[in-house]
Amino acid sequence: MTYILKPQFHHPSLPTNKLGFTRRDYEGRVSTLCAGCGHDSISAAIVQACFEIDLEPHRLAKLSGIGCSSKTPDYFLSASHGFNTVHGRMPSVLTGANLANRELIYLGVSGDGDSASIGLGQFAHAMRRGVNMAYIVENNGVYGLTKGQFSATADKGSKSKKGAVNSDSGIDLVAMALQLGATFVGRSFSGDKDQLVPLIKAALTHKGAAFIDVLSPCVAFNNHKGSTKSFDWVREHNEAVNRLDVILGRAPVTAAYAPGSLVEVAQHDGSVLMLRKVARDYDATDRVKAMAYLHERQAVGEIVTGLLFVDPDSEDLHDALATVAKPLNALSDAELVPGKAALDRINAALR
Ligand SMILES: Cc1ncc(C[n+]2csc(CCOP(=O)(O)OP(=O)(O)O)c2C)c(N)n1
Ligand code: SF4
Ligand SMILES: [Mg+2]
Repeated sequence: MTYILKPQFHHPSLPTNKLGFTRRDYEGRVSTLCAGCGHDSISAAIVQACFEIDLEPHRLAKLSGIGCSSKTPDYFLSASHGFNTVHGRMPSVLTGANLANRELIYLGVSGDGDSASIGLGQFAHAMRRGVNMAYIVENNGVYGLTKGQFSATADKGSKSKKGAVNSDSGIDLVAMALQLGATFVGRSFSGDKDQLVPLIKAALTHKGAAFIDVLSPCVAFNNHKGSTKSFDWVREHNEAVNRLDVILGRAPVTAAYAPGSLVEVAQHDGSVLMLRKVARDYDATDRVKAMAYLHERQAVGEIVTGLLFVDPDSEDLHDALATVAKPLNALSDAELVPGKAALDRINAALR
């Protein structure tokens, strides 16, 4: 981690959001990643998204694992809660924090090594349980921090910088998230801010497990010819299914799209996702069709991006467990110790 602080001052005419914060109030420390790393663009998109949804920084908890990607929470939202966990363990630590305090907004940041190798089991269970979080994987197909070994998301046949060919099949975390029951699934590219910022805004306002796989080229170890995670490859093979706008609940819903090309999806918090279709007949509310479309386009070498699936009636882990509405640290003694009669009732129910 770096401890280089950014200067506090900023231009007096910087625009402010409804809370009176400028974009600078959502920044973090100076990044120590390689110049040009895709991960820095994702941090910038997170800053922009949080600024635009008027997020109160103290209401966000950012958690990560280990890797260049997992270092990035240090580079945005300095005023938020943060926890840099063990390699691959972000989802379980986040699940625990979320169960203890449901009032925070949870952002999990991870890498393809962190989530598709050592943390694959953790990723799977966070998705299937519907932990209320935005889960971002900064996917570069390598273990950047440990100098560029193939990760489990590297495509079969792709080449390392030194020319070695990957003989293992790649794991597609988007396909897994869909299969596992995530209620919001998207894919984007660190070089496409116009697509990425609204996706992050929508994921942060979604109730339930919201997963975004962001292709994020590693300029040091995986940006050469023969890599399928390089800037050139992703730009050439990117196939967006839709363009997304997020209208927050308190703002009047106005749209200037041609009729027939727009789908509106209302979210629990009153915000509305406006989906402008790019691919004909793409229905982002149909999980099975989304999975079929993903595989179909993958077979012809396309990387499908956009909001791929959203469940408008999503529920989260708190709904499933019927937990108390209050954060655990706000419960009174009387609520925590309900007395002998309550214990007798529970025991009787178990006999
Ligand atoms: C338990 C454990 N095993 C292995 C490592 C070594 N290690 C550190 S980061 C990393 C992989 C990081 O890859 P990824 O999550 O893709 O992040 P990137 O650096 O590519 O952004 C590994 C294997 C570790 N820190 N802890
Ligand atoms: S090694 Fe790769 S992933 Fe890590 S900071 Fe450098 S470019 Fe980014
Ligand atoms: Mg990686």
